[in-house]
Amino acid sequence: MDAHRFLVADPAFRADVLAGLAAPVPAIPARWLYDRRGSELFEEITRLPEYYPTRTETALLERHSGEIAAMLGTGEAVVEFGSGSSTKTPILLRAVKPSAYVPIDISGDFLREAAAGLREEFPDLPVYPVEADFMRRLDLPPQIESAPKLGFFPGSTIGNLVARSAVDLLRAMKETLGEGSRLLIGMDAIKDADVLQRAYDDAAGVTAAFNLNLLDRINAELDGTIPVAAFRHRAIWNDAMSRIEMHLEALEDVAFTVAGVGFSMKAGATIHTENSHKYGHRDARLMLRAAGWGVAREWSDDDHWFSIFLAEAEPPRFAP
Ligand code: AVI
Repeated sequence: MDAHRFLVADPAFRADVLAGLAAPVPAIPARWLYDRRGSELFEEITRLPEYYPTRTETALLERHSGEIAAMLGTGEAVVEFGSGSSTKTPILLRAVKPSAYVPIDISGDFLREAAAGLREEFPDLPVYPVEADFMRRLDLPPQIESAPKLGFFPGSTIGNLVARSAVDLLRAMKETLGEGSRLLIGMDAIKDADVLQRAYDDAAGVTAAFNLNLLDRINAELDGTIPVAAFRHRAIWNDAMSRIEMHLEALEDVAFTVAGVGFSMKAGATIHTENSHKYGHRDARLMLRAAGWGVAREWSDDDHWFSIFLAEAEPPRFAP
């Protein structure tokens, strides 16, 4: 028996893949791209010459972290939505000098690794990791109850959600952080389709490997027989939806099973695996406002390729 058969499949992964492959427009939620291998490949993507978002946002943080800190005041508790494994977190923490740091992630492993790394660099900073799904309102650690709160959501990860879910998430963040809180959030801008195309279909093929790894994961964890070599990575700019879409396209007619269920796809048919929305100047502000966040300040690079927003939780309003 193959070693992979001993892997215990996540029932939610199984359900999403089986429902996604059976759908009239086959699609699998992007969160399943991030197993151990997928997360390593994503880290590699962030260092690619064509993938501008990480580089641009990091440079913005480096350039403006002093100003960000000055706008905040003292004693802030920084609450990061995500494990904080990126190089951006230390830049912010160094400048803001917070009273505490709270990384929130659904993966306990990533959370513990990232928290351990930060404890080394910031030995005096209290770190309170929270293992939870931040898509819903959650309780923050009691130790930071009285501290002013700054949410941190870099990377334009918000762009991986359709607008409706993005607004739900921003609203949940506001409920988690509470009235009077602030949010520092990165958002990627609409730009030349060629630039976007290259960023999501790089010459070295790392993004292709990241996307195709999903099929390997399905085969390994869900006892699949997908002929991975019969698929190719596609990155498509969908102008009407203002997003780059990742798809896995069948190069020939294929038939396979996943968890004992049979599927077939015609040559040219695709499995939609990710959306990465890009925002026009007013789009980002409108989306934040729809969730109860007012923009206090926006920092952007000279090309206006990427923006970091400092938003403030708006008080409840009853009048127009
Ligand atoms: C994590 N997320 C913000 C990345 C993005 O740019 O949408 C994921 C990614 N997919 C392909 N390349 C990078």
